[in-house]
Amino acid sequence: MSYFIPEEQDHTGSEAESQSDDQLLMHTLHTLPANCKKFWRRRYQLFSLYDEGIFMTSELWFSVTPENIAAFTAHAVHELLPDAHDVLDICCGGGGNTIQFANVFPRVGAVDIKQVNVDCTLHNAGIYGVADNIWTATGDWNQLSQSRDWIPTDIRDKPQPFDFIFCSPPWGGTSYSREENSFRLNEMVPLRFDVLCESMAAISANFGLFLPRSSHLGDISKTSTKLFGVSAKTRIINLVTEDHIRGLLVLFGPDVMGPLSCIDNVAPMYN
Ligand code: MGP
Repeated sequence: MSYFIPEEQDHTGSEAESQSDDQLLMHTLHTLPANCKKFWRRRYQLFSLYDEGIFMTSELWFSVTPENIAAFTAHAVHELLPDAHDVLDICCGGGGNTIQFANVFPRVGAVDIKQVNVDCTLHNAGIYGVADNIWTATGDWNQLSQSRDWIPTDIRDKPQPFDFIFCSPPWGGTSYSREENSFRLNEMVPLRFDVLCESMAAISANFGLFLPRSSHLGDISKTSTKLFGVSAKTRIINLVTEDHIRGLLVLFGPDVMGPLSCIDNVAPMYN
């Protein structure tokens, strides 16, 4: 992979934003676009091993899942599905979630529409020592989900090849609607929530998503009813750091309502 490490000079405002940030994988505070600068002081929360040479495009700075949230997610899923072997992360981004899943599950597939994100995931997974547990595929999930040729051959022909699928989809940039219950999930592009859930349910009994804290809960309820019936329960966990809800972990499927002792163990960081 070719990448560009910025020179130590002050690229401010529009100059920084006009750079081809897809090539810029090691930012400084000065090269980060204005809407990402607040994440600079959180860099060790995004990746505790940030100083080991973590790669992130400017888009990944605002969309990667912080390490403690990703670790909580992976441990919660592991507690609910202790025998799970194959996990799939369909918007792997910079690897925040993939790496933590690979810490606790034997085999994790990392999928992303952007090759640079897949490259960042593999590079960052190497820093965390879990690259050997990860396989990758690059492509648009709306198309990949229509076929199975990208799935490892030993599980491809199973009715539901994966034990758990996770997705932390694009929310539409940093100015997504933050007002309570205002974020309409079926307006997300390119991954519309109801279509996304249907595609995940087709290849895994249990699946989960990381969604805005302002998500419209009625949209979640409607999709749950459509996929699993009126009596089915969907689990929604507020993911809190520094007394602030960062997002929702939404879990679907027959096994997601089991006991979760890890919620008590990690309080007060999460609830
Ligand atoms: P935030 O909501 O922009 O910041 O991002 P903050 O400070 O919690 O909220 P604010 O209202 O005080 O500004 C919080 C976290 O949400 C980020 O660290 C990412 O993990 C996640 N996140 C943010 N965005 C815009 C996205 C996105 O588009 N997709 C995904 N999957 N996660 C996102």
